[in-house]
Amino acid sequence: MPKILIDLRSDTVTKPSQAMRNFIAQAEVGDDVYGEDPTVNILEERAADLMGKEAALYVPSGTMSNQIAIKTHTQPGQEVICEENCHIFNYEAGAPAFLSQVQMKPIRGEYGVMPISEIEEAIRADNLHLPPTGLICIENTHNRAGGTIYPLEEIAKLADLAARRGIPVHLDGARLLNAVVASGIEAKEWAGFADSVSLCFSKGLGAPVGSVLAGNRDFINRARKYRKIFGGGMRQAGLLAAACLYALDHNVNRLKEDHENARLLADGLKMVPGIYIDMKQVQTNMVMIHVRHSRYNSETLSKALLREGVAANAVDAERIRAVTHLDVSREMIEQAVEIFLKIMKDGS
Ligand code: TLP
Repeated sequence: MPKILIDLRSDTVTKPSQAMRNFIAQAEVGDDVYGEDPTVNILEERAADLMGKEAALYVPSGTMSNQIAIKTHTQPGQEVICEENCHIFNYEAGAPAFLSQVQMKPIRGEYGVMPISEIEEAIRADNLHLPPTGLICIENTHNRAGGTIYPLEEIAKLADLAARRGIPVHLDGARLLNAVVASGIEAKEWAGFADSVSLCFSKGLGAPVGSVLAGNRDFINRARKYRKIFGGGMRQAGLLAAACLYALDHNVNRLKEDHENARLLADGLKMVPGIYIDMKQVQTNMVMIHVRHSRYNSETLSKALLREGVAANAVDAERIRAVTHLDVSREMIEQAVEIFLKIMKDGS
């Protein structure tokens, strides 16, 4: 395999810095299944506070965080409303059906945003034949839509509808802090419109492992039981939680640089023949690259890029996703644009 020099596959690929490793080495630990790991406890309190919730739970992954939320909110046989391109529906290996025995009701969104009228229509009436609607899930920022921000006023409208119909809302906030940094709106404000919210440390924040799920105390107590059932009860997890605390202290404000680099990449690529960029999508740390070239589709271009040391994955037949993160510099972005130009200049 060719050597990857510029890794734009995902912000999950970041490696812990030496400073983060040094901080991990100092962490106090205990058995977290007994609730005795002081570092995990600090992280959970801090995450709850950040999101304005009563409590939080440290879990190994974003997928586990979302799936515990679904399990805790729903009953078998219920239906979960979501946007058709969301992570929970597309990239969690069918877990809602597997783990919670619920079915998903996907709605077509625009830039990841579900029209309120469509949600209203999707909520099931109280009828013997119909699956009861048990939960509504939203994603902010929205991954497959290109890292787009779910506008606060849209979440407010959705939350109002959900409250009137007595349906809980879960926010997949794997990249919520990207939305916070890009918009200047605090995490608490977004999370205030949801009953539960998940947040990942192993994406743009640069920690090696972990996610938190936040909600009210009763919800988190029940979620803790499901974490054990799902195999996510960890022991001296303070070593991992320390990395997350370090990330909260050092790697949040710098997300701005990732957003600037994504914009730089998009501005450079929109000039490249055979490539189309929807600049409305470029809001945080992702660029969706539409390949409209006589010689390449997204798969073959992705392979050609890799031969030149640039890694970026095809997300469908036409699009490649490029994600900026703390192991990608401005210079690397400039280099990546040059490589795209070199590959694409013939045959567009
Ligand atoms: N997303 C990954 C892949 O799974 C696609 C990525 O490279 O972007 N919610 C959202 C919005 C996510 O983007 C992801 C990961 C998750 C949840 C799941 O997190 P993990 O990978 O920790 O289970």
